[in-house]
Amino acid sequence: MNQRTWYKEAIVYQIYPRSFKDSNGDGVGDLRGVIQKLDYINSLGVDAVWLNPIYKSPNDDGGYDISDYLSIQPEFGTMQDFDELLLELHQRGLKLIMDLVLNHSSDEHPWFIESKKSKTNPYRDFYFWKQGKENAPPNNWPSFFGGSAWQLDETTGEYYLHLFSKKQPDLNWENAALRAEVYKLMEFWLKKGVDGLRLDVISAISKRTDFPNTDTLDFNETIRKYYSNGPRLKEFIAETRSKVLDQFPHVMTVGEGPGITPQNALDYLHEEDGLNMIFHFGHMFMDQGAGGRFDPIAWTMKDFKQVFKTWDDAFKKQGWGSIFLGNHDFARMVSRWGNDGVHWQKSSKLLITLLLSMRGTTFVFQGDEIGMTNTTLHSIAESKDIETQNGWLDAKRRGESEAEFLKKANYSGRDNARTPMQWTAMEDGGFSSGNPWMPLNKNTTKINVAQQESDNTSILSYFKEMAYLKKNNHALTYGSYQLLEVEDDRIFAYYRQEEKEKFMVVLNFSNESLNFPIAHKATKVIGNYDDVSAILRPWEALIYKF
Ligand code: ISL
Ligand code: CA
Repeated sequence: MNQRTWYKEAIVYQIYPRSFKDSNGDGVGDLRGVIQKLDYINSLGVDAVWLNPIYKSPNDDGGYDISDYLSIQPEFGTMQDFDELLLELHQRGLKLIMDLVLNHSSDEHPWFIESKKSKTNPYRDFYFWKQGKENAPPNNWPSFFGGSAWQLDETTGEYYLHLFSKKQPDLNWENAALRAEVYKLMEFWLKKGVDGLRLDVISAISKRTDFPNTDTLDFNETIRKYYSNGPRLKEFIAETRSKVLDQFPHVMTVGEGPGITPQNALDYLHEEDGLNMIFHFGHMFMDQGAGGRFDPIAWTMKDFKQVFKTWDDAFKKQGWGSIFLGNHDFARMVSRWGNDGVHWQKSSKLLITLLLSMRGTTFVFQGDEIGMTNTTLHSIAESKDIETQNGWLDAKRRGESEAEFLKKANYSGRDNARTPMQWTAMEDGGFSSGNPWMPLNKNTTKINVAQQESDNTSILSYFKEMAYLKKNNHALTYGSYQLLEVEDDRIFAYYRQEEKEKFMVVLNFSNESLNFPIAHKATKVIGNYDDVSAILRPWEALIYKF
């Protein structure tokens, strides 16, 4: 596991292009906007950029419904803009990770348009078509976005499978011709010189083709048992390696995977024929009840710490972890794990300390480097997200009120992460000169890049210091991880050690002052309070070096 590679040392900055920077005033962030902000990105001390999907798409699910894998969404720009972006990144020594969605396409993709024409169409078998059962879908699978995972299509009277929205039919990887097409499109982007791929819901590409009914009402268990980790998964991943990826040995892959567990993770990661990393959701699903995202349950710091320990243990001998505390699918990290009120600044810095000192490749989501917070929807109509809109339809059927559902959506909905980037204190946040596709968080007047760039005590300045510390101390990348204070429900503390280089990280995840003995031989190398104190203050974060 200690074999050194660029991607293990990398800090990856995730950009949600629609909300990053609008260059032409149409209210939608775009590739030229990213180009305009390259010096900013570079100033963070990150190594790579992960771009959420930028391909042609009807945009039913934020671009995760692709209608042409080989062209750029016109709202985002042109292929020329893309090539320029890649070149400009590379000139700055930054790498590019593309987001490929290979589990499903858009229903407007030519393959699906053909597929639905007739039962004998040559593309029929690129998707999953089944007869219904007595006027009902082929089985009882629920979709991620509410309702059944099957949609009846009038033309042939059969149902097609869509684990996500009905505009995202699942691709049939059993079909060799489909797989050959997928490998071609992967090659297209890799030949352009892209440095990495994030593979969306890769855990679900191998289906249980007998489509058994799910026997549980727990959605995350349904994912684990029925949607993910299918019988041919390893074989399909191995084939992408031998047919495509092995020609590009410098390229890194990170598989996104609801349903991946510490027990089966290594199946995805074999050195010879697997991926380099996966995203697991141990901590991200910790506060979800049986109903999934809109069924919040209580969580404890002990559970949270246990997730990091379990996953670190899983990769002790083999494999490599990824560390993230938020992305475009979840609430803002400071609103979720920190305190976005009085302790907003301290707790943002504490979470950044965790992100950049835990073993695994760091992925930081745009805006988290300045402590962007959750937004507030006042009605479901304000939501831009299909998951929230459909979730509400389900909730309404269960008899919930809009106010009740809104509370949950405001806690865990994806809109929280997708408000435009806050560049300046102006009302438009410096995001767009036009009408933004989604309103900015009102707190852009206080929380913004311009202010934090000119303040050396800001969250942004702290982020840069942490990035520098990680880059210059390999123990923070490769060193072993040892959890301390396992039973404590407020303090998260651990050692990171490689040979003689040893660090202790201490994080107070609470609004209270606490006692914590610090070994006296250690020197403080970074912290979010500038003076020292005998006690651990609210949301205090410290790193000591021995
Ligand atoms: O957010 C989740 C839990 O409610 C995840 O299960 C998430 O939906 C899942 O990991 C898949 O996410 C990815 O694929 C989706 C897309 O909507 C997400 O934005 C993407 O990250 C379908 O392509
Ligand atoms: Ca634009």
